[in-house]
Amino acid sequence: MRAGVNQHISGELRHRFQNAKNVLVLTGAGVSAESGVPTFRGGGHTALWKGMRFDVISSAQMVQRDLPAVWEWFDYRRQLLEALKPNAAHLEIASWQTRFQQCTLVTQNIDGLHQKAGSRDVIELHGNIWRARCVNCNARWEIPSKAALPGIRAEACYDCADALRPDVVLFGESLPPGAFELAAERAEECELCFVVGTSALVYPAASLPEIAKAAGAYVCEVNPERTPLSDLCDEVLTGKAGEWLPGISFDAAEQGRFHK
Ligand code: BJW
Ligand code: ZN
Repeated sequence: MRAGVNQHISGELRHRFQNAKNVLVLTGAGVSAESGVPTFRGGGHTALWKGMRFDVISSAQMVQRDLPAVWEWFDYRRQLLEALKPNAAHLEIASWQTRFQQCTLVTQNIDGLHQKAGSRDVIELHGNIWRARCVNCNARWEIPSKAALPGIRAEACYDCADALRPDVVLFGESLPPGAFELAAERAEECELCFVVGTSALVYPAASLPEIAKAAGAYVCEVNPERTPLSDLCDEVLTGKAGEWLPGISFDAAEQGRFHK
């Protein structure tokens, strides 16, 4: 039994992890919690900023009504993120891309920590806080991490001179073209699906494990709390991603001496 975790992975998961060729990982805010990124929901609380619920400030209506306020909220969060580092869960997931023939990482996170950990071809369902997007022509522009952050607000689109907004998907907005479709295709093909650190309340992201399960995959959730997907999962690893995930490779490498 490993430190911090009072449960072993099942023999079934160990076997599947050892033999899988095609794996899909869906992550949410919880995978970044141990890096110091606040989650949106959880512990009975919902994030507030200047007294506004995050689903009010992070909404399509707010972009229409008060774009500078939306920039201020995202500037604030980029400043918090700048100093943060990937944790053991991000690093472990990144290592799976060399371990498995195919390992698709789909994230709802906008923080860029998976990429910082070395993950490639990350399918970002909800955009990225380090990019801006033109409200008119949709051109995307990187926001340099050390840039004078408020400056980006003053900048107009280099292509058409219209206003820029954060390149993130807010409530009621469509996901980036093709992102969900690609993720859904990969979910249908995978044999093993990990659902890590998401409350599974936001759709269509939360439908990916459902798609994987319906197509025959073994679905494993990693979360300290139960979610609406827990009952659908074949295995629920109750606890923190940074404690469970590195241990999965370790457990899978064991000879089964301590397992049934
Ligand atoms: C740990 C841990 C540790 C803690 N280790 N774990 C079908 C049914 C009903 C509604 C809809 C539907 N389809 C679409 C909708 C509408 C809507 C929706 O889902 N609403 C529901 C809330 C009811 N969806 C949308 O609007 C989406 N767009 C869309 O579908 O377009 C088509 C369309 C257009 C127009 C009309 C209708 C359809 C867009 C969703 C965009 C979500 N955007 C946000 C904000 C991004 C910008 C920002 O950051 O401000 O994305 S909302 C927020 O939630 C953010 C997250 O990516 C997302 C998911 O949250 P996540 O990651 O699950 O975080 P938490 O905080 O909820 O959970 C953290 C978890 O971690 C907890 O479980 C903890 O226990 C756990 N944890 N520590 C492991 N150490
Ligand atoms: Zn433009």
